[in-house]
Amino acid sequence: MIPSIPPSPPHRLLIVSNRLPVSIKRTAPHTYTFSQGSGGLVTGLSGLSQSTEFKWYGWPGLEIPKEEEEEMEGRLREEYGAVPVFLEEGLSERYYNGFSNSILWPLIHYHPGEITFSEDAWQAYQEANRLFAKSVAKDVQDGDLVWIHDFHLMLLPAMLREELGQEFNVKIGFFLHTPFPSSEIYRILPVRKEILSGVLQSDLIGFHTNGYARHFLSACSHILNLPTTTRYVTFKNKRVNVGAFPIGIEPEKFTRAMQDPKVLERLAQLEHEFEGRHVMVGVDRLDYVKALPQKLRAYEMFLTDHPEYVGRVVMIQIAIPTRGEVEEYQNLRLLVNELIGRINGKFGTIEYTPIHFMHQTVDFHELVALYAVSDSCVVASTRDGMNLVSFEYVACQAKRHGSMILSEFAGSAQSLTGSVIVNPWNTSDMARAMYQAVTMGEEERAKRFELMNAYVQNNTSAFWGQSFVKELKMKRIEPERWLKL
Ligand code: GDG
Repeated sequence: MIPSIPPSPPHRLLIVSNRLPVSIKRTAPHTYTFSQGSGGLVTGLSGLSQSTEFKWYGWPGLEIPKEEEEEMEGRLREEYGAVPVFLEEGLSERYYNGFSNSILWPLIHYHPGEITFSEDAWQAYQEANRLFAKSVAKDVQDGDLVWIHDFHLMLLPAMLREELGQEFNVKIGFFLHTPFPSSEIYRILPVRKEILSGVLQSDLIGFHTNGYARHFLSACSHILNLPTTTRYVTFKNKRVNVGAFPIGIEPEKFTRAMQDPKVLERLAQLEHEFEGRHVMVGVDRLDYVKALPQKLRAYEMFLTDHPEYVGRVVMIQIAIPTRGEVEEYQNLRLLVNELIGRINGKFGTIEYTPIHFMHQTVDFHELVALYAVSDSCVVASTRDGMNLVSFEYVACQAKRHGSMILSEFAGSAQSLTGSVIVNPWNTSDMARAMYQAVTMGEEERAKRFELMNAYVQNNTSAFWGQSFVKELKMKRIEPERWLKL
């Protein structure tokens, strides 16, 4: 008789990211309000949470007085399966704004001119990563999977192994939500070797596109002289798998919302408000990589070149406040306000406002109604790891078949083949694309929508999360076999 193989115990999954998926406000001593967080990572992992149970480690986003930490941790663990990593304010400021947002973020997005390297910020980045490592190491058990997210935590794979000991049986996955730049840009970073060596203590490293994975492998080869193939890099005699795992959204969440009476009522109001006008929507964090100035200049050129559309096209731009403490973001805000003032002043009338601008977050129902009422959507990012807004817009367009004007520098441009692809640095190219969207006939809109919708419906966030976790679990298999699976 062939002995049966005992089923392997289910793996526990620990997710680690800079922020917890919960927004926390302290209203008085010992009094906190919690609400669901938003943003790309939260959206991406919400699909996986339907099928896989996990614990989520992250910084609560504010300093918690020492005497309140235990109480807060208890509530978060119980109500959200979330575990806070406490960072005192000075440290979080230097690690988050100082190093992550002011050095890594611009470099990764090809803005090296905006970097001033600071030894102090680098120290803080190491210290914060160490606190994350200690916090996760306290809970890790034999056989666990740990999935670390994003550029804030690139030293964590190595530090976690140091805390646990190299022989500890844990699989570590790392996913970068941003692009990985060409090694010619990456090598500007004074601590390029330390960061690469930190992340290379993972078993599996994932990116949104093959291009980013290729850039990473080439940085490993050029900067650390490591042997690489197209699928893995050998680091300290261990193979580290590297691959593309394009993130998606949860399309049913939007389809369901489109049936919600609250959304339908709001949609009817907006349809009435903008009747007879082409609505062009944009939803971006107010970040220089999202290229709002480029988008606004193109819109200005479109209205200038096609005066027959003045009064017949409106742009609705939601700009989510972000990183307001960083100087570049403050300058960007001023520039955007100036451009909007100029365009509205030039083309507006008492009855017509060319740009409706909101520098605030909007609730989910409002967001869905806005996507649904719009005849086109513009994503102008000069660099964007993926861009989930482009997928969400498509998910709300089953009726209208709106056009997607999409920057070739967003990861999603490789998948949304039905979109109108633009180079955001080329103002007239983008202005022409706006004209094309405004004048596009229903037959072409429907054809393009079909292509985009097929992609969005099939490549969901649940699929993304499950594929990554599945490959992480398989890691011990010889790479030759792994490639065929
Ligand atoms: C990073 C990468 C990558 C935004 N404002 C509101 C709101 N949101 C939601 C959107 C969307 C998400 O936030 C934004 O995701 P994006 O992908 O567009 O951009 P980033 O925040 O820069 O995300 C990016 C992503 O990570 C995932 O890997 O695609 O390239 O930069 O889901 O809907 N949601 C609500 N109100 C808002 O005001 N409800």
